[in-house]
Amino acid sequence: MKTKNYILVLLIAFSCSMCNSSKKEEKNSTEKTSETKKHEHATLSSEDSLKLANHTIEVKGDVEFPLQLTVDSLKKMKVATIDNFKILGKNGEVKREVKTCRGVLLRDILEKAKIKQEDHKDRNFYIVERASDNYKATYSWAELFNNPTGDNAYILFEENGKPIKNGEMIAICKNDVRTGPRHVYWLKSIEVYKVK
Ligand SMILES: Nc1nc2c(c(=O)[nH]1)N[C@H]1C(S)=C(S)[C@@H](COP(=O)(O)O)O[C@H]1N2
Ligand SMILES: [Mo]
Repeated sequence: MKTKNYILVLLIAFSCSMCNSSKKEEKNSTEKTSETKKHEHATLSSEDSLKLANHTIEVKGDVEFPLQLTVDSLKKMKVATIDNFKILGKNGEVKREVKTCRGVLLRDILEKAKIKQEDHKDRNFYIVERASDNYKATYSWAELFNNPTGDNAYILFEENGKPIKNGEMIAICKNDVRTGPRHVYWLKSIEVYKVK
């Protein structure tokens, strides 16, 4: 009799704990779904992707010479070729690999637009690369002008000898550990702001 009760209690306890853990899983999975909804594009048609593409990117904010950049104007600047560029997602998985692409250093663009610095100690700026879907990547002045990252942040206009598909220009940072986050397609503007 005693052992029977004991087994019964154990069974109830076990089923309760199962109940809780399945509830937890449920919660996690709903959280995941809303996160996916917020950050991922459920396979856009090429038509919809075209709507988000821009012919020009605007360089604006705290700059002396605001610019309107096009693929043609980038081609007139110092062009670099980047080979075997891998786009790595947040878990390090390879999302896409590009055999060869061409682009211009973000630093060269900012030098052309000339950041409004009062003196040499006026270095606390941040640079935002913004896309038409409002996806954004951010750099600091020091990363671009006083760090090897400056030699690795590009605005691309060509992939495998062809125009880029997801917008005419894309931003990348070659030396990021995960290259996905600062890979900005449908690029729309490069914005310079001073830290207040
Ligand atoms: N404009 C724009 N660029 C973006 C994104 C986005 O949602 N919008 N997603 C980023 C993320 S999270 C990653 S990992 C890479 C690759 O994303 P993909 O899986 O959409 O190709 O692009 C990045 N660039
Ligand atoms: Mo990502």
